[in-house]
Amino acid sequence: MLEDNWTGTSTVPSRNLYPHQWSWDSAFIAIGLRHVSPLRAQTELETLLNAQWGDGRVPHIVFNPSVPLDAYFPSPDFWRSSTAGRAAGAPRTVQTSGIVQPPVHALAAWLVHEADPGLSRARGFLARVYPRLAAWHRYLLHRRDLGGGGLVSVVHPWEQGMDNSPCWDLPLSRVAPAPARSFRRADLAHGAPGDRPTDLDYGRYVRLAADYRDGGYRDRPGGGHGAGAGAFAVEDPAFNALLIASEHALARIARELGAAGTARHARARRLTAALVRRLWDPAAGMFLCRDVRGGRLIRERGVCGLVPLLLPALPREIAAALVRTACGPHFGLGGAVRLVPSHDLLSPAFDRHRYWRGPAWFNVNWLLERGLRLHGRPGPAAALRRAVLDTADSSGFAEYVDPYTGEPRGAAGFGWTAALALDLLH
Ligand code: 9YW
Repeated sequence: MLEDNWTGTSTVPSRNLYPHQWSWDSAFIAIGLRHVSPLRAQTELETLLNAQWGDGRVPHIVFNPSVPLDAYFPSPDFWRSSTAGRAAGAPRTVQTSGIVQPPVHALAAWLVHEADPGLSRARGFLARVYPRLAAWHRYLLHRRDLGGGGLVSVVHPWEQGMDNSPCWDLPLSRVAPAPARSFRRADLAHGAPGDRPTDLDYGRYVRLAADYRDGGYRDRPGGGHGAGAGAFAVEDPAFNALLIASEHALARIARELGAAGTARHARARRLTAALVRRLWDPAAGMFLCRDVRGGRLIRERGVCGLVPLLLPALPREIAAALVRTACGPHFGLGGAVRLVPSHDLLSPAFDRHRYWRGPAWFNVNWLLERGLRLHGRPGPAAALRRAVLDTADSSGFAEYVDPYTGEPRGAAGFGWTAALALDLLH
């Protein structure tokens, strides 16, 4: 699959549905590729980082100029990065989107380095990517603290990566959808409508992205209680946890390059404390999302709220509560389901087939497997590893699956599903 999806400089998530380079997909794909070709894994990350903007943001899509414009929506002529993003330092020679995705990259870079330190040192891999990764984290921490509480906000559901999660229903309800006739979806040519976001969702995605573009992709940080926020601003536990895990990885990279790294570890611990302070909900036994505009936590249990299990500096009692919640009735790990679903099984919003409203995703389950191992739960971790491998295989490396049956949904031959299965085999 990874051979089929390789373009020569990067790997597409899916030949039909997503024929360009996606940011967090590439990070997960590099984590798998490192076992078969460390050079290709390094190239994957470097291709993405070559499209970084002057302000430090790493775009969520890097467009392949040889793919026809109508193969994917929104296409480069929607984002207009090289003109609309000029003030923010968008590259001139490559077309990208103007929003971001979760910062898994420093974690991926460190894991890629570890797979073949000799090659990495010979190519100066870490020395080249370190300043870019540092600038990426700086952008997030300085330009995207829209709530003023030390955490990063996403300004579009596509940025968080779990596009139509019920967690966004409340903040999205304030967004006036763009009229359906003003754009043409390309995704429905490749996916069953019942497995995909709705037209109303897309109308809102288009409105938010167009407004951000028309404002020159400028961010308005600071100010607490929503003062700096546009129509949509959410502090999400998964995005922030991945930033913190990457900050720990950046500390290791700094040490490998001869610097101390202690300041970065300390920052990662401070961010972990901010995450607990702002997003931990003891009654739910998990992290929740914060609606920055409305100034309160969103009462939907999304799987994003379990992802902080990945963090080494998490207080013991919080890690224990997260494991209990994962294994309880809301997520069914080790019981009702084969893989952890993307949303609370007991929520009225749960839909076992519709994208991020219930189906199980392989990247999320890979992150949870890592978290279970890190926090001393080898039994459940081994069972989850087995289930991910079996389901990846039996589903034809599907994009996502029915969490109860493992039946494939969405695209087949999906990049990160193949890559992360490969990683679990090593
Ligand atoms: C989109 C590529 C991306 C993933 C996202 C997923 C979906 C839709 O596909 O986004 O058009 O960007 O939700 O997490 O990175 O696989």
